Amino acid sequence: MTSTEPRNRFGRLLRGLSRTRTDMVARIRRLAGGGLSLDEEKLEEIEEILLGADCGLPITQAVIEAIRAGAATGGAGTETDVVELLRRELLASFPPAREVPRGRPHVVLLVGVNGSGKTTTAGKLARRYGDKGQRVVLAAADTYRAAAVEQLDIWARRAGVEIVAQKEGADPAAVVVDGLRAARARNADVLLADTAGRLHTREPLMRELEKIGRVAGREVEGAPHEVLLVMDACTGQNGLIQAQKFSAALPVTGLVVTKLDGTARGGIAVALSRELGLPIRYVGVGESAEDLLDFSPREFVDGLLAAPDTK
Ligand SMILES: Nc1nc2c(ncn2[C@@H]2O[C@H](COP(=O)(O)OP(=O)(O)OP(=O)(O)O)[C@@H](O)[C@H]2O)c(=O)[nH]1
Ligand SMILES: [Mg+2]
Repeated sequence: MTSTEPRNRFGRLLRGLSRTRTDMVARIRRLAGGGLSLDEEKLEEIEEILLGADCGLPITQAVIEAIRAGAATGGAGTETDVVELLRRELLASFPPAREVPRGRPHVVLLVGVNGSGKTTTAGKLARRYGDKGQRVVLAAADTYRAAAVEQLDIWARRAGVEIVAQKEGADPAAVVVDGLRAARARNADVLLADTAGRLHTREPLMRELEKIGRVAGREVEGAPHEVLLVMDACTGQNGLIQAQKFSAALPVTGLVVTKLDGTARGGIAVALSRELGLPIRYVGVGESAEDLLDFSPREFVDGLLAAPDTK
């Protein structure tokens, strides 16, 4: 790792959050910059801005209450005060970090609704683990569409990692078993399994996920070690019910929030993590391999609240 990497990473995060920063934070800054005191109209506006950015009701209310409480004691009158309160409330919204259980091979399952970014995230992860010198096998367990295998194959070739696939229509659990056996045979460090997009309301498809989880556990102890629920940042509050259904089928260990670069409603990341009590493992801020970032609550909040001219 070069010494410029963390800065590049933060730069990518800043760029990825720029729409939310402009729409949510810069507007709040402007309001607070005019001196907030206990002006109900401004508080209402802040409330609307936070809800508009998909921060959700609990976080929005907590921020408004904190501003009120601060104002009552003579604080929270300036832009800096308000940004600091926002920082505190956002940071307090994230569940405590969890230790990620490791396995060998380390088995990571990517699940989520259609088009959320599973295949792209699997490809980005293959590249990232590969760059760290780890041996990776990709399992193409989306067997519903031939194009899904082709898409993952492009990532596999780019990352220089092996891919295990079967014919269209094959049992996805069988693909995962094949992948795990290949990973073991090659003494691989990581097995990444891409799965088909599925609506959380489709019971048979949720059963299929359960089965994938079960067979993985039979092949490798403790597998799947990570079940990542991949969610598009544009999902909005509907994401909560999605996550509950997926969690009922499989022990979801963390979230991947993708496409933050395409939305001004990036507050959803904080809201989802808070409501679900699930840590965010990665965020997606673009389509290239480098645009998948390890998630750190502090870095995320710093990126969100950075002064408008920060590059
Ligand atoms: N801008 C942006 N685009 C992304 C990001 N992640 C994924 N995408 C794009 O979103 C689209 C869908 O991504 P996929 O990875 O195919 O989604 P999927 O969940 O595998 O889709 P299904 O397999 O159909 O369920 C693609 O065009 C990706 O390039 C991201 O973080 N930012
Ligand atoms: Mg896919």
